[in-house]
Amino acid sequence: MALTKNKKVLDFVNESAELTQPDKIVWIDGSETQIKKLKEEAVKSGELIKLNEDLLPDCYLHRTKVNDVARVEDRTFICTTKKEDAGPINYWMAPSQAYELCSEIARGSMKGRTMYVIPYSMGVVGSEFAKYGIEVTDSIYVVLNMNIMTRVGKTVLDALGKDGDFIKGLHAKCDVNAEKRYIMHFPEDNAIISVNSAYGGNVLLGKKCFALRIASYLGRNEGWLAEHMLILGVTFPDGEKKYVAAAFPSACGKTNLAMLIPPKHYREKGYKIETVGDDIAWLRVGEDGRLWAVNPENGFFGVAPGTNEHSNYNALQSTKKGTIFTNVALNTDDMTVWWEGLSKELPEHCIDWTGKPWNPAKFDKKDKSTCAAHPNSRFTAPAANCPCISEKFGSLEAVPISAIIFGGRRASTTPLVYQARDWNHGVFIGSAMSSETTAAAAGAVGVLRHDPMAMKPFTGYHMGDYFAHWVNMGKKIANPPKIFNVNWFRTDKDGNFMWPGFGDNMRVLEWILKRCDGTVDAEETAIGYVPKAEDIDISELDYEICKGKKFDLKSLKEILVVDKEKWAKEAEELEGYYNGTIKDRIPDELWQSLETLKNNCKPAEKTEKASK
Ligand code: OXD
Ligand code: MN
Repeated sequence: MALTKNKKVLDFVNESAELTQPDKIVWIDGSETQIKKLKEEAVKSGELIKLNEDLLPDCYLHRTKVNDVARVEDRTFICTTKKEDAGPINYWMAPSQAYELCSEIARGSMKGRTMYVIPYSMGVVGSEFAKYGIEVTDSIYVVLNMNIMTRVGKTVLDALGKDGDFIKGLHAKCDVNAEKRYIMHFPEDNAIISVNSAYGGNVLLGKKCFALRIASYLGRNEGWLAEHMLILGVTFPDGEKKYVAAAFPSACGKTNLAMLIPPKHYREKGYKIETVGDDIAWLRVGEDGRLWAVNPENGFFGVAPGTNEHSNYNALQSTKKGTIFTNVALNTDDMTVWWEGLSKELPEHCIDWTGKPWNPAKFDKKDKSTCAAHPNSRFTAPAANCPCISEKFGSLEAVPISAIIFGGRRASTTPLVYQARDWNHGVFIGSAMSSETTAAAAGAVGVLRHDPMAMKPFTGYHMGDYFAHWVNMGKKIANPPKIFNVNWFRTDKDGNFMWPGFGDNMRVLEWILKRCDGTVDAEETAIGYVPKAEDIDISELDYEICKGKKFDLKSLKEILVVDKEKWAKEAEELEGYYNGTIKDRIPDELWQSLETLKNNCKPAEKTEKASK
């Protein structure tokens, strides 16, 4: 029975049902009884495998089809009336064509199936930041994941009332045909259609589709920002708290940074990190002229491989109950899960992510095809499980942001950390981000590509207008956060990481927050402010870069170097990117920052000659 009298909701559900023709419609009310029943049904049908109730209570394993393991950027479209509004970076389709194509594909696809109606909220229901959505889907897996990742149920319908507006989301699994897979966004209609996939990033429509692509479009029109950012809080020994938002591309360590455990001597002094969010931040200007952020999600859709007790204790703990694992390996000895990097010892009896017995003797770290878990295998875990979850998570209040951090996976050139000269220079640094691709999206891994503000796959409108929106936001923030760039991924000539990363990133965070307070100096360089090596605490750092070489001040200096020749090339390449793609809509402020960078990187003699 329909749980609302909201005519817009009823119309949307009826239209979706007319198109897809399900046998049954079930409204998700968010009750424990209903969710429990759905889990039982999914276990019965084989969609979920129940894990060991003692070791992993209320946890399940799901396997996707092998052709459906990641986001599909080349099948993800922004459907605006005018092509130029989607911009040159997004794939575009005319709305009429996209509606027709998807209707054709989805027509009758729920015959013999149930259509679930999921009312959900991004943000705490009733809070100033919250926005609501209705997702209809024929997948129990989607219902159960949405129930972890968002706030689901009757309270959302109550908040919508008789005529509240919402984002429409239609997900039809169809027959998971990769050739007919489309993830369509209609920002002008507040609508999303996803067909022929069952992979989280393509089908949990509250996440990338709504909270980033549609929300970034709404944010531009309404004067706020929807960003691919974690939010963390740092507690200082005197009890003061400061909050930081950081944008890194997919699978580049947002979850790890958000849940960082500081090194022992920091902990002993009283430093603590708390997690507000690990993937998405919605940011608004407060009445006090600062930038305030909330995490609109309710759970973590984290990358499993590499997560272990040491790399991310808090994430691992978050997965110990009420979690759905996707495409990890099943340890049949005790019905628990395993993935590469979870333990040094390989389990003897495992079923791999494709459902076949796994032979540990054949495992070769360098050959992904021998892995037991898919490189983009995931856990969907309730945020409330996280031992370091912030008290601000789930509250009606946002948190004030002191620093914004951008960062990518860069083997060379980009130093460990540097600071923008001002807001517009920070926007330039964000716009210039590039990073090596990861398994989070289909396609080649390890290829360096531009990923401005880590939003390349997630901006719901023209990238040039997005940069301009950032510049304009700067004009409205009287007391803006300071902007930084970090790179945890510098490698030496043998490919070894030159910085330990993980918990030791606290050392960099400390410098960043001191800069925000104005309590530490920096060197002004061609690219911005770089730390004096002595100002980053490397005491009690137990890290060997490669055999026998311990990390010391010299090692730190090596990763703080700004090589002007390399940066001149970087600037040239960026100019090509600006000109080749976004061009006319790049705001003047960014062209100016590019000019400054080019001038700053000119070799000394050339500058002299030029000035003669
Ligand atoms: C994610 C992604 O799942 O960025 O968060 O792909
Ligand atoms: Mn992400």
